[in-house]
Amino acid sequence: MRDDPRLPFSPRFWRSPLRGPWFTSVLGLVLLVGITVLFVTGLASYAAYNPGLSPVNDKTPDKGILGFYLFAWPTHPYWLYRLTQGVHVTLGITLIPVLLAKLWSVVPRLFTLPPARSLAHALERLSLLLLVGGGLFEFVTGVLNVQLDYVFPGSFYPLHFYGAWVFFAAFTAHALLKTPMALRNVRRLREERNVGEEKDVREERDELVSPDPAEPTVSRRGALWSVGGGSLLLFLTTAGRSFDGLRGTALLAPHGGADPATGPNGFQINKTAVYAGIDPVETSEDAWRLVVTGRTGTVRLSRAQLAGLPLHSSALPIACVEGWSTSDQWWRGVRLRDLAALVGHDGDPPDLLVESLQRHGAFRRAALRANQVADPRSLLALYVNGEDLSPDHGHPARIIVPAAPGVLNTKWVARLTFGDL
Ligand SMILES: Nc1nc2c(c(=O)[nH]1)N[C@H]1C(S)=C(S)[C@@H](COP(=O)(O)O)O[C@H]1N2
Ligand SMILES: [Mo]
Repeated sequence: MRDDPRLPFSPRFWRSPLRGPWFTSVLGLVLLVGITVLFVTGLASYAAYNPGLSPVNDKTPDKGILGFYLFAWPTHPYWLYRLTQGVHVTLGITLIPVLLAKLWSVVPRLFTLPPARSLAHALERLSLLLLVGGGLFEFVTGVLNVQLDYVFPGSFYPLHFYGAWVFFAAFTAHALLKTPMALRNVRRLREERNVGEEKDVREERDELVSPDPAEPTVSRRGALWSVGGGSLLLFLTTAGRSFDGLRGTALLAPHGGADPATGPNGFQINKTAVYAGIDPVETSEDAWRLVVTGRTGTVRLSRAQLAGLPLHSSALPIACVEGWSTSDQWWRGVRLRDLAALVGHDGDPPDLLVESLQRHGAFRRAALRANQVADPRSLLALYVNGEDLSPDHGHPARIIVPAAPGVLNTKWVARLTFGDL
């Protein structure tokens, strides 16, 4: 099989003159930096959901020691999640061409025969399988989730989270093995015919460089420029999702394009009131009551009574796990810590369980940590940009917390329960 050039097991099957240590190394070093940033911002996003706080927030109850690093997500700077998650999703999409080019550049290796020359070689190939499979899995689940086309069986959160750890373990092993050589390969100015090169580099060349190359149609540098151009194009058609003035440039993603409307409530909507099954009868002035429970019991407040409490304003964005965000909106409402004080939590407010009128769906409830409740900018908002909240933005009242992911900014709030969770 190894000698039949019609089969991919033969080195002669792979004829592109582009393949070689330099090309693979440049792409590999870009991914080394990029994927590390993806991993760190991904772990940050996971922490920002407060999964350790309450089962209500926890999409991965079986995480065990993988939750070792969880920390209380801060409320400063208020644009923190907007930045970390915008970088996570935008960079992930931008790296797709680099990932594909890198896999293409090493594909002959997947077919190397014999499958294992030694135990070490067998282990290395197994780790490559986890690396390639894990990488593709993470990119595919991530893209499907932000495209709102999620088709995997099972929830996105555990798959993307556990997948990330498997992938990153293989990635770390691979990076430790290959980075020193990749750096040498890239520093080497002359790409061809290196006399006196190290043994590992020579072996690398033997596996990657075609023994029977076809005529080149593009130089290695040219090929690299097209990969970079593809990345730039994806970047330019994605990044605008996080900037109001540029949203129209985000052609490839939901929540790109124009805002859904103009005016104070005209900014992006995740799930509409109709989608969430919110019945306008339940949100009317006569029917709706906010039920607040804490140390000293329960109080029920109409919207008019809420509006009669001391009101405060905060300029805060909505920043979604899908990577899009709005610029700061002017929210006005009652401070969460003032509501805590109403039910007996003066001074040091505790954690908070927020429940929505919504009856189905993963985001109808959310737990907020004491530090989020205590922040004076955290509101139960009644107004946005000088107007009543619209039904789609959470009328009669919604949560808004600095630096928190969109999921924690519950809309159509019905019940607040203060107490240590
Ligand atoms: N009750 C309820 N609140 C919710 C959601 C939801 O599905 N149900 N979605 C959350 C998510 S994921 C985001 S990003 C924000 C979006 O707020 P917006 O639609 O006002 O922009 O609302 C949050 N609040
Ligand atoms: Mo979201």
